[in-house]
Amino acid sequence: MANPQSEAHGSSRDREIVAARVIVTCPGRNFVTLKIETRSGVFGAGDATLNGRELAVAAYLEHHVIPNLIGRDAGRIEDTWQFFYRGAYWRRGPVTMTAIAAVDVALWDILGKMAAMPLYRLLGGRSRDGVLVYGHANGRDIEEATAEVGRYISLGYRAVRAQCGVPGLKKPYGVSRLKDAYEPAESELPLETEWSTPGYLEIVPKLFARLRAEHGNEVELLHDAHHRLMPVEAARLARDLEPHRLFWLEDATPADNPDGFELIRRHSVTPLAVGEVFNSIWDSKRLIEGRLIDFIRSTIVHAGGITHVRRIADLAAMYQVRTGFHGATDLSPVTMGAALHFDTWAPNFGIQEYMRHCEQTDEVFPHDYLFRDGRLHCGESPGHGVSIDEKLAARFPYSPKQLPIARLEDGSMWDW
Ligand code: GCO
Ligand code: MG
Repeated sequence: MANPQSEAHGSSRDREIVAARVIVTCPGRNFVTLKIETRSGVFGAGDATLNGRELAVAAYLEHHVIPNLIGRDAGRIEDTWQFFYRGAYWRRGPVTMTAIAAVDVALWDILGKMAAMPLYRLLGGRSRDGVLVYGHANGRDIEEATAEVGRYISLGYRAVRAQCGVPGLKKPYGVSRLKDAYEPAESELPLETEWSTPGYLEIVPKLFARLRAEHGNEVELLHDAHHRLMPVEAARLARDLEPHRLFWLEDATPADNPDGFELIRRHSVTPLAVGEVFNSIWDSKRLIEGRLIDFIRSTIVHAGGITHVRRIADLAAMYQVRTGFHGATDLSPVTMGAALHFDTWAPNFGIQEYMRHCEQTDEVFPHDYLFRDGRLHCGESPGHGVSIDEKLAARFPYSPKQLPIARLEDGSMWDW
């Protein structure tokens, strides 16, 4: 006897993956997208963008993933994840996990379309009305950064990340010429920037003192140290920032060795966020279980998709660690769409980074999420609500760009 339920949701023949392709496009910046198609003609899109290393993921998908996808049941999302994770033998790493994420997100998109449901409902339904986001304010000096934060507040933002220039340093992280489109990957080969910690440690607390004096205590303020500090320096900065009540201090020190975070914790109660460069639950296990961080930033595109990030979020929830997904412009609107559905569901959601894409990018990736009153709202269309206009995408060919590097005054390589 036919099962009416399974018929309504398509038979396994309908769900068979018949085609998959990689689309590389540069509408303002480079993006890699995986598009998967089922026999019944349903399409799903997954983001596969790894800033500065885009073609490595494109090749991984084209040569090693797509041949294995054809003929598989698009509904077997978990099994497909395990197949590409365990089956590759070579586990983890940003290239592999970004490729797996692209497949995973495209399959969740297909599932949503087949079930005629927005992704957040498949995950367990709505936990909140909208998703608190933070925007990026930056300035060459304290004055300019203070005015920028004001501009974000007037646009309706309730949370703003603030970065400012450091006297004597050319091109410090997070400060750009183009205010709205801070775009670090600017040149074909890495731009060389210089770094010196003392001036930075001096100016950042002054910036936040000024921001509180000017804009009051209601707005949430965030800051990204971008892996530049030694643990003891990070501890000092976190302590100096305490009076200004940051929402978080991000990437205070590199997390390759999580022990550094113990030192920061010992000296300060400034909340800590980390994880945008992580690609696995194993990168954050000790930080979460040791309660060494407050927010985990690993996001869907670089950490194995919804299937894996859900496990990270569940682990984090047990230790009262909240999510704070990476959302810079090098993560495509496809990731933003999927992340917003995840954020709408996740019980331990904290905040979502939102650096607006440029108009060209928005046109290539039509989407249904929208910003209102400091929050982003995912749409109600089935799946994650973001597609790719392939004809338009073809008009923007790949343009090789790499992230900058940083050196100390004596020429030593440092963390950018
Ligand atoms: C952030 C990030 C970005 C990264 C960029 C690298 O917090 O938004 O640190 O600015 O530098 O995503 O590709
Ligand atoms: Mg960051």
